Amino acid sequence: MAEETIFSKIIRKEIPAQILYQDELVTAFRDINPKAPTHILIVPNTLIPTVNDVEPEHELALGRLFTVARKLAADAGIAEDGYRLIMNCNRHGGQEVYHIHMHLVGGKSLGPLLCC
Ligand code: DGP
Repeated sequence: MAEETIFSKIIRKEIPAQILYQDELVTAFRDINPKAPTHILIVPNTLIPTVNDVEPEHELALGRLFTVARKLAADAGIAEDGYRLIMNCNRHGGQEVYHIHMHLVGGKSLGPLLCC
């Protein structure tokens, strides 16, 4: 059984966060340490620690991440200019919180994919 992270508490509204969207499958809230004018995290409500733990039964929730990303990008007015969706996995991917999440980042030109 994977250990819960702070994101489970945010999903259950036990600790504060700026929640922008929530349904039965996913929750979206503003990143506490934004890297761009728009920086939103979209997470499945169920705990999946990393992309390495994804199973076919998760496909519905993980697909929902994209439809919610599309909606939130439109709401933020960044859809036409564009944005970046990021998922980090484990140490080399730079993952800090072990509850799978999609970063929706935009509102400025983001430059090349990787900075080292
Ligand atoms: P990652 O490196 O992909 O695991 O990104 C984790 C992100 O989670 C990082 O950008 C900061 C954000 N974060 C960590 N703790 C909290 C928190 O308590 N609240 C919110 N809103 N964001 C958090």
